[in-house]
Amino acid sequence: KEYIKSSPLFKEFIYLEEVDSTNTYIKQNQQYLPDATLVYAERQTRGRGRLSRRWVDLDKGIKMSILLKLLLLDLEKIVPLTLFTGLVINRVLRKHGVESFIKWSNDIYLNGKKVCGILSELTGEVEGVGSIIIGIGINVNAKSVPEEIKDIATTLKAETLHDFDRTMLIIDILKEFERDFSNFEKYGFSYFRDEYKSFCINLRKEILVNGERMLCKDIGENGELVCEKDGKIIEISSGEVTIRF
Ligand code: BT5
Repeated sequence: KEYIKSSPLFKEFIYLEEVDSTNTYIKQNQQYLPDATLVYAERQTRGRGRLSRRWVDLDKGIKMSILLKLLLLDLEKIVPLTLFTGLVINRVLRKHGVESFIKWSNDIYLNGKKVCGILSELTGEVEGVGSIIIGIGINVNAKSVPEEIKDIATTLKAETLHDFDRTMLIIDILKEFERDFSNFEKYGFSYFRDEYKSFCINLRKEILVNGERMLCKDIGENGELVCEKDGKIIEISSGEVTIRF
């Protein structure tokens, strides 16, 4: 809360002990919330992933959402903004000594398992202003993950065997986000493309995109996944991607 008061970007901080989902909370209350509000919850009872999937709630984690009100509803921005957010989180985790990687488009991986997911959503226009909600879930200090996700997910603590200061992680994420957000607005994803590529685990791998097997060749100027299938180049801007190692 103290940090938000001095932040050049973030305007308001809302702390909730329990909520269905921080993204849903913002959706339902956005007309009362200022631009650049951060909503944090200690527990989510109906945390959401993409395509109505569930985000399993882990104790001592980070579950938060950022509301950004934009003057124009700009569908094109949502994927690059998710990529930018992933990049920021990856930077911060690395600063805290964790060797994390990014899986296009919205996951952070650690030792081959998912440790963070990002859910960006566009919400409808309210008085001519469209909004983007960026939901961030990071598994931090839980010792382990529940059975249902144990093969695919992990926590920072499970991998490093020590606790992390969640407040410091959040402040560092906000700082890093606001430090580079103006570059994102000015130059778009291309400004961050080299850094993104250097941490992206999909590159040069055979991947499954919506069930189709392809080779991931590149990340494009606007963050799209550039793949090759049967000698043809295919650009993917969203969708389900599975990596085959
Ligand atoms: C995501 O979706 O990874 C986006 C997750 C975003 C969660 C945050 S928490 C704050 C905010 N409020 C919300 O309600 N959501 C956001 P997706 O790429 O669709 O991945 C979902 C899949 O990840 C699930 O189907 C599981 O396989 C897996 N999963 C579920 N819970 C997990 C967890 N805690 N850690 C790692 N993987 C998990």
